[in-house]
Amino acid sequence: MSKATIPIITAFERSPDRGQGQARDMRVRWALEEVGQPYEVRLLSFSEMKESAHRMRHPFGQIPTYEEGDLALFESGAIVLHLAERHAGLLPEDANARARAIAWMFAALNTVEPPIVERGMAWLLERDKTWYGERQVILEDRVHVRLRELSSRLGDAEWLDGVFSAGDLLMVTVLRRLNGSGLMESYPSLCAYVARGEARPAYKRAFEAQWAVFTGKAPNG
Ligand code: GTB
Repeated sequence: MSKATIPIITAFERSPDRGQGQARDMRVRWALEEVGQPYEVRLLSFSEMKESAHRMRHPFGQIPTYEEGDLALFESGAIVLHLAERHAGLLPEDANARARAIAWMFAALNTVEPPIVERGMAWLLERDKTWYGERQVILEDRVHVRLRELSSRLGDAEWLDGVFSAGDLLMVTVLRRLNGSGLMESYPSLCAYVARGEARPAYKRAFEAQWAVFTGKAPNG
């Protein structure tokens, strides 16, 4: 990437989570901060996301997107992978270790995130239904299966496969979606893992940037 090309990402003008860093621009911001790539942000209202100008960038009318010169990308995982492939710091040099880190990226998005999102969507859209209690138990069980398996694999390790990678970056953002649910608390090693991710200076800069969009000030300001 030419140094002169400052990538532009899109994010919510007003995030429904009130700046808690749950929207998926957070993972892109974090990756950009990890690799030291400055970026600009185009903030979009919900109606702007559905207009044709934005649908040219994102066929499903969502955030985040990423523009860098002639390249326009959507899908947070694809954007993080793009950044990780073009900059040092998010994927190991060794070919096999790199392939394993990419496998963890897919695991975060394809295996761990779906049951977490399904549980969250049910709470958002179905919690007034008479059958919600029964469904909640099933959905929470599915989340617990993945948390147990992930916790068992992580053990006492610092990161999922040696050094911090884009796989960890995505996994931490996925696990953070359980904040406030009470589901993570029985997995101390996963809580410590998320805390390690959140303690990274690049994470903090990314969090503060998206927080400032919502509040107009720094987290402790
Ligand atoms: N698979 C896509 C990706 O990874 O980029 C999914 C993109 C996506 O779901 N984008 C959401 C969006 O644009 C924002 S992140 N939604 C608007 C729409 O579809 O019309 C999902 C999200 C939003 C808000 C919270 N929150 O407030 O807690 C959490 C997660």
